Amino acid sequence: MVLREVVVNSEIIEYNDISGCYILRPWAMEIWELLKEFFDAEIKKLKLKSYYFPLFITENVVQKKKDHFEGFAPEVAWVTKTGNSELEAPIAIRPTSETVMYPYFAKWIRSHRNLPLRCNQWCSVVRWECSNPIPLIRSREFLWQEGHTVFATKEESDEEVLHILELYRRIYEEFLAVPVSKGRKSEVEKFAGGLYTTSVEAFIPNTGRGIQAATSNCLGQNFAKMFEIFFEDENDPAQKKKEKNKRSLVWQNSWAYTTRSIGVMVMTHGDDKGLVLPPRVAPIQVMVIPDPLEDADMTAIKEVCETIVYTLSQAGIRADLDARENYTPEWKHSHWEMKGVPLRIEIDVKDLANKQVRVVRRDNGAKVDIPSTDLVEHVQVLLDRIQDSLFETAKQKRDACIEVVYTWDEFTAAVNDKKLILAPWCDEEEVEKDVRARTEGDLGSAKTLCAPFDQPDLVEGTVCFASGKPAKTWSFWGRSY
Ligand code: 86X
Repeated sequence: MVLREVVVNSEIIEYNDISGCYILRPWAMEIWELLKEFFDAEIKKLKLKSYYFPLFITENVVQKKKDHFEGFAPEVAWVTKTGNSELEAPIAIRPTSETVMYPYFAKWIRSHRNLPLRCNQWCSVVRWECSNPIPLIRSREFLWQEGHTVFATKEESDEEVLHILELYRRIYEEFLAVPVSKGRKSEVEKFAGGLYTTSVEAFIPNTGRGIQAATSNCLGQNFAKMFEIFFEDENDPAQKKKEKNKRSLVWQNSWAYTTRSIGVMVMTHGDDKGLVLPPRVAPIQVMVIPDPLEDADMTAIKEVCETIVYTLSQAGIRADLDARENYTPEWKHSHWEMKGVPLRIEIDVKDLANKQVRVVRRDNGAKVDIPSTDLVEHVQVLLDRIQDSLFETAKQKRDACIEVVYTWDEFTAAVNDKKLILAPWCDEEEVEKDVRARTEGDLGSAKTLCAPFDQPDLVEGTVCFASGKPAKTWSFWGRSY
């Protein structure tokens, strides 16, 4: 089933009359909240504090920080009117919050005692993309967290970039069961305002496209210069004497992941019957469905069902009962399959007599009869197995798409085959631009995804697949979202 159908049929989203804007229904929000719970707890360990900065940016700031907005300008949405009157100056809606936050960082930071400053906000941002929108993957408004941190030294900043990137890997691999590669973005693909960009990259075998899953930037001192963010440095002897204009520039990072993560998960695991949810992010992990045969004692069946839900819930398993009488069990089975619930428990009179329940896995359809006495242990084991198996299956499928190429001909063949390409590269900006131009077509051009941290050996004398110059790194290439 294609993404557009799965997300609506499984009640993750509903379409809205504004193209590229989607209603996130509880099935999406509960997944988002589970991810948020993990991530928030982890960044609080790193002493991140919560903030909320305004949604609006004055035109004045946009003008002053033209360099930052350059290239992105067509995506910025503006408010020009209130009620019936035109605003004196239009107000921009944040596409990201650097320009909203950093003037205040400049105000709040005076000395090394104000550092590090670590700020995170959960909010939505608006980017008025004109290319064809895709629910959750490319939408005009999306939810994200944006972390913005400020340090006295580059070492602290470098360390945090990687720590956050590892949290993003865990969100994808341990929660969403989506394999990702950590790596560094090329000069063309990095956040232009920053020093270097790291990312986790996923790949969708069905469409043959790479997708940036989350990004963690080291901004260096570029924004500090633009926004005049200085501090008095205790380690700088000149500053001890409080000499004017001898203050140091701060080091900054910024990092984000978005509701796109849910879209990547949906595309990775979905099948003909709809959504398949990894247990760790499933709002409901076990759905109990009574199967009333004729003349069955429904009160007894329902009581057993309620006990099961209670027992599982007590053990920390997210379980629920579908006791609706106006739907058949068959309808309920396919409904909860469509919504991707990892386990279904069916109960009928025979089970009641045998003191057992039938458990059905969403991912592979396997059915097992389990004695009701040790249900919790069995369910726990099954949920863990489903989680692992979804990840392993996704990883095998992803790995099967990886193609190592050494020459331009191998490269273009692999692009046409929708592969995730791993190629030795000279790492030059002009060469990447040239590759883009030479591969331009209806499906878009081939780009770098990242240079993976996990590098195969680069044998001495290996040349770049595109330029023939000495290769400096292995890099992932492919069409992307
Ligand atoms: C780049 C950079 C950065 C904070 C992150 O990667 C992590 C979280 N932000 C985001 N970016 C823009 O700077 C940008 C700016 C404007 Cl004005 C825009 F319209 C769209 C943008 N898209 C991305």
